[in-house]
Amino acid sequence: MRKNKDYHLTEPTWCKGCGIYSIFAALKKAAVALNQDPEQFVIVTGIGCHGRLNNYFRSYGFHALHGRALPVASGVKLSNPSLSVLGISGDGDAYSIGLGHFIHSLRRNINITYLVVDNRIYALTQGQTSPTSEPGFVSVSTPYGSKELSLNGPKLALASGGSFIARGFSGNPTQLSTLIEKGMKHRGFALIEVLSPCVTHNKVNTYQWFKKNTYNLDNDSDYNARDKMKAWKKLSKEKKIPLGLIYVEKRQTYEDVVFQKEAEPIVFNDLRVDVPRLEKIMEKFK
Ligand SMILES: Cc1ncc(C[n+]2csc(CCOP(=O)(O)OP(=O)(O)O)c2C)c(N)n1
Ligand code: SF4
Repeated sequence: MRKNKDYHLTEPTWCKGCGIYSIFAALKKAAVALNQDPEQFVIVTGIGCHGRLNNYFRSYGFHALHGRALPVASGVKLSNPSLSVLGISGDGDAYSIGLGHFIHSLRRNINITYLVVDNRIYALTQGQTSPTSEPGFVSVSTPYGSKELSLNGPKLALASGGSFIARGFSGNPTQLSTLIEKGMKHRGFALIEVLSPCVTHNKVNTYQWFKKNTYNLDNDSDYNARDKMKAWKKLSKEKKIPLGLIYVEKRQTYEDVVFQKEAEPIVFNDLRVDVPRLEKIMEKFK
């Protein structure tokens, strides 16, 4: 049986009190519960404070370009599907520069787990407004307050065909590690957005603020995470933010489709075309 220390490479250097410490702890706990070999695990991060996670967690890792965690993670998974692949992005990395990759990964349902560390600000670059910042949010990039609606990642994920959608909070690492464990066991793309205070640059969305403005779906015995309409309704309510497993469905993965026995290629590796075969195919269209 693996232990926590098997995944602990070095001591992190995030600011004291940063929410990402809890995410690191939850990730190690989930890896222990899954009894995952560090060498079977690949963590691909984007650029941001969240991106330092794979410097501290013992596994294979790749620190990708800003917004490009998912294309790299997808490439790793498709070249070796036996690996457990986890992508990690910030709200800027996932929902701003990387938004296209987010939507396409969801609709493909590629079998990777994706943590989006939502601190509602661009932290590494010293505190600019992000897509999840609330309207009116004052920062160095919006000194008169943000004039935009904020983006709801899990709701967008549901509309994009997501098959596992959850939201955790770094103030509740026990629930978070359970969600990560479930996400990693899920066959398909598992989104886990994590509300995570940036204690240095975001003085609005603090631990207290998140506690006051969230509620836990996992404590609601009437809630059925397999009911898409219920999930949509929960995600559409503006007042409080739902935490827990929001939506899950069984759907074939991208790998199920891509690794089906392919039809014989009509072009050889050296690019010579098999003319008689090609002519036979073309006959069908005459
Ligand atoms: C192509 C590109 N554009 C912009 C940047 C500058 N940049 C680095 S991190 C970052 C945003 C970080 O915010 P987020 O993704 O939310 O991560 P956090 O630091 O909050 O964890 C930006 C804009 C970059 N590195 N590369
Ligand atoms: S700047 Fe914010 S997100 Fe980055 S390490 Fe410090 S507290 Fe954490």
